[in-house]
Amino acid sequence: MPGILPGETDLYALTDSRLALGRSVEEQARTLLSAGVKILQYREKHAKAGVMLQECLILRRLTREAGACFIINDHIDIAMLADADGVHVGQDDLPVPEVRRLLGPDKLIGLSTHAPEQALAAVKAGADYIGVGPIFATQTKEDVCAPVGLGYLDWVVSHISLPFVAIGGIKEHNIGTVAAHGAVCCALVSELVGAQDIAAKVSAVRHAMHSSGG
Ligand code: 3NM
Repeated sequence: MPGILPGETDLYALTDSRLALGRSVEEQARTLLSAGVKILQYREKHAKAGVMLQECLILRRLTREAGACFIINDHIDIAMLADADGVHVGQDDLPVPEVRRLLGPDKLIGLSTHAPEQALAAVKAGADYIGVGPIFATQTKEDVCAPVGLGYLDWVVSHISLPFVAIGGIKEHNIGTVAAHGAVCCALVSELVGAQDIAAKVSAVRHAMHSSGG
């Protein structure tokens, strides 16, 4: 399965200022990127639009300098204004074909999915990649469904050819299992930006992902 973009790492990192121990979005991004993360999503559920735009313009510059992919959660308008590489939307957001009409053919559209029928619909709708989760319990996303476990991941691995990102409760101690079930790209929020030492955690998580057989 190809990664969603060519990169040196299989980690997909998300910002979350509520979990980042007081570090700004810019600081989170700088540290993640200098640790080699090649896919970064801006996900700030509680920021005001003007602040989001300013932060995304900074992250756009930093990701470009680092040769990293920059995805914005939910906010298509801000993704357009900041010239992000794509957006990530959920099941209750605008339908993928409408997002495509706004963004055009060259931007990435990611869609969160939690069940086989949603994955099949995402393929049909023209998503570029899907989120697969929550694999494990997570406190990070409000209103998320119960964990789908590794069963849904196994189903995606054997039925869906679209790139996918495993997400939800993924940590250093369990990422080896997720990788052993076929995930080549894993998205983490609290484990990375919530770490005391983000760079050391990126390195440890990457090592665990690539060395464990589950
Ligand atoms: N999406 P953490 S779970 C943003 O299942 C998000 O679609 C999910 O955070 C999904 O790595 C999730 O801290 C939160 O558990 C993941």
